[in-house]
Amino acid sequence: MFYYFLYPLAKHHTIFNVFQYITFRTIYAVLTALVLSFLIGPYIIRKLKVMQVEQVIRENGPPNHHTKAGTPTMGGTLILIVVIVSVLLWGNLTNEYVWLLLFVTVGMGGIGFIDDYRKVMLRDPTGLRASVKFGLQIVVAVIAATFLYVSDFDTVVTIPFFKGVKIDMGILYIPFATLVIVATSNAVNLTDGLDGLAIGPMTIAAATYMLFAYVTGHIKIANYLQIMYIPNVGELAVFAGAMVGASLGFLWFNTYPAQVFMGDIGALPLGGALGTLAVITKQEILLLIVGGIFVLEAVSVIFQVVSFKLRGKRVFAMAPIHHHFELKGWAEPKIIVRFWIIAIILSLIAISTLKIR
Ligand code: 57M
Repeated sequence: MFYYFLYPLAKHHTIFNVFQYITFRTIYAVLTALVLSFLIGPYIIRKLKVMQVEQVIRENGPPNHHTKAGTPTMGGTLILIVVIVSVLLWGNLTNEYVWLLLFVTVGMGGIGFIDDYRKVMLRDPTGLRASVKFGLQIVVAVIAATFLYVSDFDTVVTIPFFKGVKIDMGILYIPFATLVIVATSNAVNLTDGLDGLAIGPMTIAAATYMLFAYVTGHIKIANYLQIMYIPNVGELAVFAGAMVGASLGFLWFNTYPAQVFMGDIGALPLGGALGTLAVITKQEILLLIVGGIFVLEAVSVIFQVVSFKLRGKRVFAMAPIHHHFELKGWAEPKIIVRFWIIAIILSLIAISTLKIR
């Protein structure tokens, strides 16, 4: 909005020139999402309480979770509102990648809303049937991946550390990109099981992809780093910035002891948007490092389920792995902050690979 209405005024006064710069608009997308979270967060939490949108705690979970019963959930509503408003205000809305990310975010958010609504409002513990939820996520991701494919988006997949290695996926790019988006969405969802456990690493990952988007869309920096230059991708730094601000803003309320949980309406769109950012910036493989906490959580579940089915024995005391540490006696804040520290280390390693090529 500001880019469209205020930048043209630059011919009358140079001060309006700032609205052309992605760096300027990214910083203000972060700050706008953050301030909006502080302003409307308390109202939304009050509203969720009044509407009794409260978390039901499962019996078979870790004992310390029972004190969380009644915590308002679906706080992801706040995240969606502030991301969308901040992007509409600071993004260049003529950029098709911005609309693609908005589509994935709203699409995954809608799926999460239906799941949460059934679980919380209709008191149906299963929510959306897993197959239906998964199917709807695949539909959203396939539409996004197909849009990229038909708009002649490069179907080459690059491998970190090996600048010469480029694999052209061709039509297989559609299932590949779909897998990245859906897997990330669900991995973030699985991780959202302790106060701030998902939103902390999400803030760090979004900030990392904010940087990746900027350098990938900047021809001089991309050439210097010998990474693929993709025109117009730099604009996604503004979107990622809005995600950073919204995540930090939500963390203000979700930090231990949480006043609100994000719900699937928050976890699914954040993960879907992160996966889509990784696809468009052509840093999908690096997402395994940047999103290492999410990968760890998802892999721990896979190992646990496969081991139980094959050997009848568990690998962890309970999966995902954050519950394992809980049952080992680690205090919840200790698990959370240590996961954040690991997320920061993984982000720095991922950023360093842009130079180590
Ligand atoms: C998403 N949801 C949290 C909250 C949040 C296959 C299996 C591994 C699936 C997994 C599962 O059900 N995952 C669903 C995780 C839930 O959080 C709600 O869900 C939203 C995210 N989608 O926003 O609304 C609980 O997490 C706690 N929480 C916090 N703070 C937060 O900020 O404390 C969430 C956010 C909340 C609250 O207690 O109720 C969740 O854990 O369900 N299943 C599990 O994770 C279960 N693991 C399990 O069954 N493991 C088995 C097999 C299947 C691998 C095993 O190890 O043998 C555990 N989780 C729970 N109970 N709650 C154990 C049973």
